[in-house]
Amino acid sequence: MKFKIVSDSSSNIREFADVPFESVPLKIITEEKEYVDDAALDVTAMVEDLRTVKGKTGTSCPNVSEYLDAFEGAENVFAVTITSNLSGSCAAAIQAAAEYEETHAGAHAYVVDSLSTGGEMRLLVEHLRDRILAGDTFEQVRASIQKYQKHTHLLFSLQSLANLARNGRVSPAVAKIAGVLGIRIVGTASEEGTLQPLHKCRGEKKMLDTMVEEMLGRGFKGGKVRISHCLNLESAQELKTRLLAKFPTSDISIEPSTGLCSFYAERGSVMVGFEDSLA
Ligand code: X90
Repeated sequence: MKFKIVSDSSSNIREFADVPFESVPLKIITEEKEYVDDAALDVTAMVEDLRTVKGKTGTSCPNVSEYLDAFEGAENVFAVTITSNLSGSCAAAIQAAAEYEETHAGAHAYVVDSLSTGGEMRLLVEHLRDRILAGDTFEQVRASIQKYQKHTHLLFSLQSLANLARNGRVSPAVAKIAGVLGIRIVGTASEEGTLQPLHKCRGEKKMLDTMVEEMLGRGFKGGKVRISHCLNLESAQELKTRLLAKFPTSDISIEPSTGLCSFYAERGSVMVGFEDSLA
């Protein structure tokens, strides 16, 4: 029963304890350079470079053989990917899972389409770990993650949607709303796994008020919260403080976003994965 959890690098997880884990990197590509979203990437330096870079910039997702390499050696694989609606990562993982089962007698591989990214993926990975450590079988872990996933959510605040629009991940009309200085778009990952804008906020304080309100409206009652940010530790901490004031026992962590989320969510962004009260 050798389990392994794999996720693509949009989960922001570099290292993970207690259960074998591997992150499969996406890549950020400019005309001059390719940034591999792995532990060697200096995210802050990349974000700085991107400020002044000229020409087209984009990303690429892992391919089937990169997923197969990550699965190698495990009997039971769970792979958590960024939403299949915005990236080919999930499709590559699904194909790798099928090939892995075909070529490894008795092995199981299951792909969890997060329909989201960032901190919500971290919650899914942590839940998989907890079930594996509790001694569940492959089928039990799979049933459990499918149920849990219905009770996790993602909210985010973006100061710019330029990279998302340039790469066709949101419509230019949506991106335009965020083009105004001082405006943040607060949005969520829709049920279909697309970017759904909810509010236009002026300033960080208004954004934080809105974020907390939206969390409460989605059933947050003090569960787990996984916050990531791109060069905006201050707002991430302020959000944590506000949530703890309402729900002192919430389990809240903060981490910098790694390459992929930093590229698309951009400087100043805050992304929040959280559980509702039914999780
Ligand atoms: O090249 C690729 O295959 C990767 C493409 C990823 C595109 C979207 C990344 C979004 C990152 C932005 C804010 C949260 C949006 C959540 C929508 C489900 C983060």
